[in-house]
Amino acid sequence: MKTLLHLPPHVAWANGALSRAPLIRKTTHLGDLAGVFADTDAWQRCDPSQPVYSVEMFDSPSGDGELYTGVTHLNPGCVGDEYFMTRGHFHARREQGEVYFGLQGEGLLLLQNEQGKVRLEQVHPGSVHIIAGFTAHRLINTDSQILSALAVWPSVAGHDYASLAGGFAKRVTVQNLKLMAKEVQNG
Ligand code: PAN
Ligand code: ZN
Repeated sequence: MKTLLHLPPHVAWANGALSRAPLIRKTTHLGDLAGVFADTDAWQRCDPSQPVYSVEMFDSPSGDGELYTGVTHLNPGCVGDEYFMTRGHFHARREQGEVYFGLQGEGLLLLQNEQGKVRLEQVHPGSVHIIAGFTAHRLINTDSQILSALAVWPSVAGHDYASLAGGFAKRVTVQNLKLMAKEVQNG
């Protein structure tokens, strides 16, 4: 008789390591991120083979109603004075949302609606980010250690990078992060 009891996939909350199921992993290097950082000269001076982030996800089924689960590990670093970040995207199926959970490190989730209005949420271990449909999203590592965040999204969502090829409406640099921190302190 077939057993009813299954050992499910596993995530180590402390560092986002996935296990106990087949995985897919993709690493994005500085050389893949042409046009993403504002300071093109600084980007050209960088080593193109330097890894910026990797996404590890369970190799789960796709199709209507199916969910993907993956962890983004975003390295610390800067291009010029702009923090390392993911490329960022809208979902190809715009109405599809997603949830991010901060696991390790400190950073920001940049959210932008279709009208170009932006919002930043602080990402830290335990933070929960409910990304509604029609909202572009990008992770930014403002810390000196790896930023890891778990994400769950509908497999049918797809990724639309082209609509943001001109960049998000907000950039996070060492300088403007200091200003934002002061604004928070001064209420
Ligand atoms: C995430 C992202 C991941 C990498 O899994 O795909 O953080 O970012 P980019 O796809 O923008 O390079 C997600 O939001 N999936 O929908
Ligand atoms: Zn997404």
